[in-house]
Amino acid sequence: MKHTKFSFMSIVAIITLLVLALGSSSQVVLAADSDPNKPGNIPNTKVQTVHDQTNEKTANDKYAFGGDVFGLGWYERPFDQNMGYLPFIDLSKILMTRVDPNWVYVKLFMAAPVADGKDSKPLYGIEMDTDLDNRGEFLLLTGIPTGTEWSTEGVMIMSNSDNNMGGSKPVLPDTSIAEGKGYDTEVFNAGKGDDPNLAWARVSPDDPKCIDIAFKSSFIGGAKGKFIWLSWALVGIQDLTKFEFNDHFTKADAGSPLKEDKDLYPIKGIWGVDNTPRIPSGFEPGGLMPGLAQNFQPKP
Ligand SMILES: [Ca+2]
Ligand SMILES: [Ca+2]
Ligand SMILES: [Ca+2]
Repeated sequence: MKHTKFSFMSIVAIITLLVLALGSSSQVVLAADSDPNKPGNIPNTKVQTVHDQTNEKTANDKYAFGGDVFGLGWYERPFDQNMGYLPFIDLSKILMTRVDPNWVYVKLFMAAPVADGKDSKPLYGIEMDTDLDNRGEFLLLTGIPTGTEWSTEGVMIMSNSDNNMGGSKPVLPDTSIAEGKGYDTEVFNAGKGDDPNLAWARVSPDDPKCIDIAFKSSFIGGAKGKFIWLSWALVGIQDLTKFEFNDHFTKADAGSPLKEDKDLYPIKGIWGVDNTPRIPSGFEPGGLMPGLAQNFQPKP
């Protein structure tokens, strides 16, 4: 029973903690304070908070702390191919707020200043399933932003032309290596696209370990839009046609960052990658939605 096994594995292996924190909504963002064509201050209300484990305690011993579940598409591999630690892509916390009338804001916190990874050219961002069929539609990524001012430079949104993200079993590994096209279509690239102001990024003015991302709320259907999202930090695999990774690599070819996976350790094909479980936004998940964070697993 695969499902039973995944559920058991996820209970055992999930170190990723997830807290849905709906902050006080006493602070109202007035439409007049928000520029529809340029992001501004990030509201600190109605913030959805995702905690991801970090690996500084186990990095010297060249393994991940936990939370890497190939079968659910959860990767905790902020390591190079020699299991050298890459803390600047080790996601630690992610915040999302949708309270602004024009913008969805996301804050991605790493274990180290993102500028430390300059030579590795990391990519950071979020993937979104906007029609709730567990198949991703959009991948928004940015390189290390050029500064602490909002900019579209280096920000891109990709989509998928075959509507087959995840192959025969979305989120879960396919039985045979997939031919899916992955994220192959450019929607937005540094201001090029139907909307030149669609997506922006900056290094957080408050924290060099944090990247701020803003994209138009209308892109996900406005205040009432429903979607699933997850965060990514990528150094090793930046070929976006390889999404979803667990369809393009076998478990053996992917390797493992976990010491207990004796036959699979160390990481091989899938390296330099951190992500989080999948998180619902704007709706309560029901039915089978694989790869959701434990808090959001539908009750049996
Ligand atoms: Ca992490
Ligand atoms: Ca979808
Ligand atoms: Ca699949």
